[in-house]
Amino acid sequence: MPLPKAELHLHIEGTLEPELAFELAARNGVELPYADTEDLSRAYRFEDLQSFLNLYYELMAVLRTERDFEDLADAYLARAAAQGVRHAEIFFDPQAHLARGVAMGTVVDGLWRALGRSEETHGVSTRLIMCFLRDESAESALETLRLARPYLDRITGVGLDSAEVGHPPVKFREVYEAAAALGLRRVAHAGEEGPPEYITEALDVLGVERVDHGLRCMEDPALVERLVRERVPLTLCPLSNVRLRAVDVLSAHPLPAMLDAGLLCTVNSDDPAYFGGYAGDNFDAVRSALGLSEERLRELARNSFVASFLEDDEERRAR
Ligand code: ES4
Ligand code: ZN
Repeated sequence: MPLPKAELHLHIEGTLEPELAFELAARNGVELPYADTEDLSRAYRFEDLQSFLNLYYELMAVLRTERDFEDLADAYLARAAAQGVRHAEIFFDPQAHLARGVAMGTVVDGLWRALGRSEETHGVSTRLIMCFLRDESAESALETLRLARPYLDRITGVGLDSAEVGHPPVKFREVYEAAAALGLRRVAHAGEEGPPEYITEALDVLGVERVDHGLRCMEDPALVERLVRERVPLTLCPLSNVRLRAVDVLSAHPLPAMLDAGLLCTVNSDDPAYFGGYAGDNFDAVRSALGLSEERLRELARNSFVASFLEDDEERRAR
């Protein structure tokens, strides 16, 4: 039995497996520039965040209808459940769909068709987190939040993702203030490829409760001390870090040092269809590559519930 865990860093668009991509392409009459799944798999040779994102955005072309988003989420939830995930806080990127003429309602209603029944169908509770693309303008993020207003009963929080370097958190001060005023929870990617200063800025300027990745905090001992003191959760994604070259090899991942420092770390899959594994696969990988003890692995699983947006009573039931 895999350890019961919560997944807190998961881009639903990053769960699009090559097989489903081709199935949806055929269903929607979308032409993919790859002959078959094998040909497509060969394109998964990205070397950094940007080269991955190029493919990630390209493949989204097959997502067009509510049913597509439902099928995508349902496939993820089934895989996650099989690996012990009991609760999933799921990112989605509305701007990437709006840009292709796919409406906010198509995305949210479609995802919700799977998420709304997931406790019954998969034994997985869910939350939805809407991310702003940081390489788009601040105005575009504000417009996205405006378009999401009718759907806020199903959106728990906001996040910030896509190309990090050159797009500091401060660019999104206004939209995060507006999100907070609407009662939305706040998280942001910071310190994946960007410098430790972006982590500090996400905390101080955007008011985030959780930092996605946060890996590069290890370059700044004072920041580590603060994250420990304030019990700020970090949603680490070990297999992602290897594929995008944030770390050279998994055995060199700073996770053990981060746990030793007292950081509230969690282990997540980020974009599992692209990075070689789901939540349980990430746990298995750090167990074997880093030699983490069973106690450390249980700590990581426990942290995932503590760091979640579940209420205390829900949290107890989930773990
Ligand atoms: C992402 Cl790994 C990662 N980093 C930033 N933005 C993203 N969107 C999807 N995966
Ligand atoms: Zn991510």
